[in-house]
Amino acid sequence: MIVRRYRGKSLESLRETVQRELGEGAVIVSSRKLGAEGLMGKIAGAEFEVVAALDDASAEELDDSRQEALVEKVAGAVKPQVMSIRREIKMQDDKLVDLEEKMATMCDQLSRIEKRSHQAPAPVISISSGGEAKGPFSHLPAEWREALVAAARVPGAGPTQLLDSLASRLSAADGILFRRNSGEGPDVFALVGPTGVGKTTTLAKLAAFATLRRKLSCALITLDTFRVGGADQLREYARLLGADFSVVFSGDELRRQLDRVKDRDVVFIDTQGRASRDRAGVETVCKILATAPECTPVLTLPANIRAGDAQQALKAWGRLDPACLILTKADESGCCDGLPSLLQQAAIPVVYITHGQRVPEDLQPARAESLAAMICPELAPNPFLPAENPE
Ligand SMILES: Nc1nc2c(ncn2[C@@H]2O[C@H](COP(=O)(O)OP(=O)(O)OP(=O)(O)O)[C@@H](O)[C@H]2O)c(=O)[nH]1
Ligand SMILES: [Mg+2]
Repeated sequence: MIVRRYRGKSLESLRETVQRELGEGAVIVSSRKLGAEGLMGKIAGAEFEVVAALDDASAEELDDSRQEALVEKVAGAVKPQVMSIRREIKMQDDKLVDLEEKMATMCDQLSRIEKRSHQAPAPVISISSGGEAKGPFSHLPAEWREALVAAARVPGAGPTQLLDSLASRLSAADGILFRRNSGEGPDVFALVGPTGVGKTTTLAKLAAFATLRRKLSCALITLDTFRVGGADQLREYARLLGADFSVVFSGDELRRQLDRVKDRDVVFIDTQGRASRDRAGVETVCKILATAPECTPVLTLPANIRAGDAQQALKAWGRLDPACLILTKADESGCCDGLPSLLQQAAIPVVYITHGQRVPEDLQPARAESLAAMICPELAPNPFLPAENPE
């Protein structure tokens, strides 16, 4: 219970005070007019005194209503702050929406860039059209390098486009079209070139292809009487293939043998290897082949030939006016920096590329893209290099 004493000028005003402060549930338990001891009260302007009481239940109600009033008061006080926080949150919300939109735009741009980079990866190599001494493309003739520079400048250009640009300058004939004898004599091919480049092995591969795949009748003739055992290698292949085989020592003998096998579909002539600087040796081969005007000379050179050696080989064997090139040992040619100079100067198509010792498997019709990859492995891996065995 709450008990309070109030003093005032009139009972009426005291009742109002009691009700205001203690609420409707308050009861005035006593009242009196102030006497002598109330002189001080009188001086202070008070003439009456009341004692008011409020029981516990009413006191709780009073507390509740006070609390409500307090809450309202507090709410009123914090309302401006709440409003400002709300405004701040709204601003932050707007900023977030703005950021989300920007993020979506950036994601879109990123995905487009990513897509473009998949279609045409950015060139990893810088090309200079100048004649720099060293660099990934310094082994290319200036004209080819300039074409690559132009290709690299096209927006979105990548290694594939550069490879295509290079390939478009290379002449490849995708093999030899071996024909069935039409009655005018067989197709005759002679493989010529420096020593040990793979002429005999390649000839055996070609003969195997013509015999086994194309079902053509073949004759093999060798001029290689110069080297001990030179003829034996081919004789063995001829035996395995069931092909006609003969060894000739001179132009006359070659002529006679060619006349003898004129009913065959294809004739392959193996020649002795001669160093390109060995003029007399090369001359011997040229003289013998001169008796066979129907013969198509095929210049056989290793894919990793040095530019200087290529020049020398073309000078020496160019006398035979070869119709096409076979590149050998591509499997051993990690570096083909002499090839551009060879191909540009020779100006004849590459018909086959050999890439191993197996007969007949390691022989492939030439493709310009493969040649381009051999020349510039920075643009695409050389397809003929076998994977290195783990150590
Ligand atoms: N790795 C590799 N080796 C080859 C390839 N072609 C030939 N060879 C090897 O090269 C060596 C010489 O091959 P030949 O066919 O005898 O070469 P050639 O030009 O007839 O030699 P000469 O008659 O002496 O001038 C042999 O060991 C062959 O197995 C090739 O494409 N890759
Ligand atoms: Mg040989």
